[in-house]
Amino acid sequence: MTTSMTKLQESYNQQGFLSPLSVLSDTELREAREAFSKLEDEFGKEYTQYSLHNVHLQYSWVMGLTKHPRLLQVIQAILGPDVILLDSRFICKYPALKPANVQEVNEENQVKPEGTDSLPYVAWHQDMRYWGIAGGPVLSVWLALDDSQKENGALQVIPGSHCSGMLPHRQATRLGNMLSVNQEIPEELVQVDEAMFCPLKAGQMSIQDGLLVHASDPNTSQKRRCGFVIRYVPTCAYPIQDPDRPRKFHATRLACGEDKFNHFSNTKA
Ligand SMILES: O=C(O)CCC(=O)C(=O)O
Repeated sequence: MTTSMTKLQESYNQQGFLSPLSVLSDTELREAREAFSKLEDEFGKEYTQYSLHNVHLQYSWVMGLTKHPRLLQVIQAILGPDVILLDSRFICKYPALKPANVQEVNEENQVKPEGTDSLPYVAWHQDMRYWGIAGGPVLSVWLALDDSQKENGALQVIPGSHCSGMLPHRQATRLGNMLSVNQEIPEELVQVDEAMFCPLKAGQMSIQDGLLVHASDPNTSQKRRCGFVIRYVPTCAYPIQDPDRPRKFHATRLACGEDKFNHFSNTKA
């Protein structure tokens, strides 16, 4: 591994995240944005806001993003050579869309609360609280298709919070939480004064450990904030039966390397 990759790895292990990292060239970014615009035209913004889930199975350009060599180089430096793509989702905060429009029936068939005037946001949470995975870490990528700044609701993280283990989550009380099961860590358990924004230029990514506490505020600007969230695990990780984390993994693919474990059903490359 090169010195710069070793440094990235050390920083990731200490802080629980890395940001910003450049991924897409100008041409790749333009092509991805054009392809995303076609999905907006086809499905409408209410849908593309949060419901383009695991569409790497349908669109080769999306699969291409999950296997981008510059992205995978960093992921392999952190997770090792053999990596599974677990799940993907576009998460798009449009200027001033109301939370009634982000309703999604979750995997437990619960509909999140609606009828409010607060804007879509993402409550403080840890991804691992939602992913029933053991045997290895989960790493989340947030790849920006638009510039993502404080004003349009960039990701915020609590550096080092991945070292505190899993924190208690509950159902969010504030309306507008975009997360599928409306989870949140009670704010009194979050060291909010240590929060750091992860601003990104379109084409850059941040990556974070599955235990890192993170959130994002509403988009109060007139600029769209579209990101592509991709989750990866090393091939040694495996799904567990946890009624508290009833997540199914039906869209997994081998992202790179070799799968000697076959812990996931669908990991052909
Ligand atoms: O896009 C965001 O603002 C947050 C996304 C996120 O936290 C997640 O997908 O786990």
